Amino acid sequence: MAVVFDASVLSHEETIPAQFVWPAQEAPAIDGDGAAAEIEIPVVDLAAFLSSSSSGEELLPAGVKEACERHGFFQVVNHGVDPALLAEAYRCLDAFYARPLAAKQRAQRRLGENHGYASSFTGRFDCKLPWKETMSFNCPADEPTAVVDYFVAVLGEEDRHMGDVYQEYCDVMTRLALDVTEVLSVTLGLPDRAALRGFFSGSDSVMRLNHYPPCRQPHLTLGTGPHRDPTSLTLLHQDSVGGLQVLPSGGSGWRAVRPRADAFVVNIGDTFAALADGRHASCLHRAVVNSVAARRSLTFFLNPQLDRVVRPPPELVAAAAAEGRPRAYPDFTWREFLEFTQKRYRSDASTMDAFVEWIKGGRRRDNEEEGH
Ligand SMILES: O=C(O)CCC(=O)C(=O)O
Repeated sequence: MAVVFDASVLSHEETIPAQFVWPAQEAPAIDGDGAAAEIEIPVVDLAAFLSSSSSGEELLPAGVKEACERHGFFQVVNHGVDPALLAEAYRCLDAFYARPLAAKQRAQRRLGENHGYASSFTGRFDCKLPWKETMSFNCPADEPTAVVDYFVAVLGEEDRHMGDVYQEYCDVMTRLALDVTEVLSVTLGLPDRAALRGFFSGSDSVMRLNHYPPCRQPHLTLGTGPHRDPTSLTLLHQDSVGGLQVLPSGGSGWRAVRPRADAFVVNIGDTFAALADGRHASCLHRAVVNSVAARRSLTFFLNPQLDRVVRPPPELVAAAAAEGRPRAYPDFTWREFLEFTQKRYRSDASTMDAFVEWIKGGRRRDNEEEGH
């Protein structure tokens, strides 16, 4: 029988439902031996970088290029996001999740859609469920009132303020994400710092509010299972509770990302890794929960327009040819990859590999979910 993830009930249960119990080899060590040690992450001072009249490369911290190439993540500070806006975004998140389940379900996410409220993934999967509830919404750059219109349409006029706050937040994140592409143009060695902005013009991004209720058996479950974001770039802000973990290449195991109120974590996603012709890695990450405190995070996923063809810039294609190396990924559109993750495959560490196989297999048009 399908389980119902009602945070107000489940966070008090001594024994969590079996659907939320992850296999022992994937379950996290929460305390003591084996618990994830913190990782040092390069921090980019974005204001200083952007103010440079040259490429700005000299202002990037040592290690940021290597971090992009090996693990796919770094942090940005001095990003220009008003702390009052962030505080209001968290306040609205709290107000939304404090509501009874039925009130949140007014925005219920439907199968095959990427927006709306989801209490775990109870309608879509029946094992390895994440211990979280999410509210996601689209924020297309070319539709300046899309977010507020969505909130008013699904939750009612009384939530216009919430819509206004997230509209502003998404506008600011779109600006920030485009600024971050300048950092990545430099780490990729592109001659023009603004080279990648055009690819994302008319971006079709998504914002997600994550809420991880406390869990009495946090060592058995995960708030978000190990995955790489299929999207291009993720700008993630986590509250002070902590729980984000990354798996750097090199076999040192899961490492915790210490929350930093003044920073956004930048995760490179699968689509950006393809755009970078595999020269930057897609970040493998997960989130753990704890028995005491609810945790919140704000995630903004930068996407290109749906029908934009994902193909590396000419300089990278030429460089690969000069090295005698084939392209790392075939051409695809973001619409195809998005639909693949919505209808055919449960995002995990291997989404892109499975997608490439699907392309090579002739882009089968059946609507059946594969057995993941
Ligand atoms: O909450 C976090 O720290 C991670 C969230 C995440 O990975 C996601 O929303 O895809």
